[in-house]
Amino acid sequence: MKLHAGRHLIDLDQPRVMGILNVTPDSFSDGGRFLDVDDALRQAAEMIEAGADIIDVGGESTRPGADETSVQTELDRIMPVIEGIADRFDIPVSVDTSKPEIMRVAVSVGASMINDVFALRAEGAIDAAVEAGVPVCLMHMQGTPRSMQESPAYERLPGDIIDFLGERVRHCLSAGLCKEKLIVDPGFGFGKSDQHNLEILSKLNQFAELGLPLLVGLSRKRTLGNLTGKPADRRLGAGVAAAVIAVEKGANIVRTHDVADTVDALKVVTAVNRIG
Ligand code: 7PM
Repeated sequence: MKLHAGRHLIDLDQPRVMGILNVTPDSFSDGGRFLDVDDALRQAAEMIEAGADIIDVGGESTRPGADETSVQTELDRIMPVIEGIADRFDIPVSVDTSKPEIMRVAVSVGASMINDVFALRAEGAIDAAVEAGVPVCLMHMQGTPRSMQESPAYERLPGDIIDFLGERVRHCLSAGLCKEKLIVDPGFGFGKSDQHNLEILSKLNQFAELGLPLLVGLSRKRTLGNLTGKPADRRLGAGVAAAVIAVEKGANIVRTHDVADTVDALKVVTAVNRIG
């Protein structure tokens, strides 16, 4: 399985690591530290050195309860960083956004993938993605960032989430996106209780029925904090364990803050799985 991402070809025959580069003043685990473009580029270089396969650049906080960020603020934050990484390094840059205007501009300055926690449900987002011609990650979220953690509820897990993603995939295909460009993601933490997240992870192999590459993000998330009793910056062991479990159950791309340790852990998984 291979993904054509702009000038890059991503081979998904082995698990890949997507490094998180937040360029927001208010994200919960590294808020405000990489506001400066040079700092963001240094952080990207460090993740690339550590073995990242993709850099995910986001400028809009998707934190539960977050306010919407204006388009101009989001553009000002992320465009210099996307352009800087695409110009300096040979690595695909993904843009973490739900806004069609931002998808267009980001791809025009060098982004070669779109990561949309809203699964292209914003007005005009599918058209923007079709025009951009890059792979898109469709993520499941129940509710909105503001309200999603209030009372998440499901009839069947992971069935409800697989059904949602299947419907989004069908909708995107009928609007002109091609199947080779779609990636799916259960959206850990987005309108899910700890028990929901654990049940989805435990049954992650069921997402294979969608027949698409699977991306997961559990890095530093609250469920890991509740399991360990530790703050976001001390959830490395928990996050690496979750990443290993996810890959063992079929995840193709792991989105993480902790690139070096995740890359090491997945090297062990891959080496063992090559034997039998
Ligand atoms: C505050 C709370 C800040 C939560 C950031 C977050 C995912 C994603 C995010 C994911 C995909 C985080 C989240 N999570 N995109 N964007 N999958 N595709 O922990 O799980 O990074 S934002």
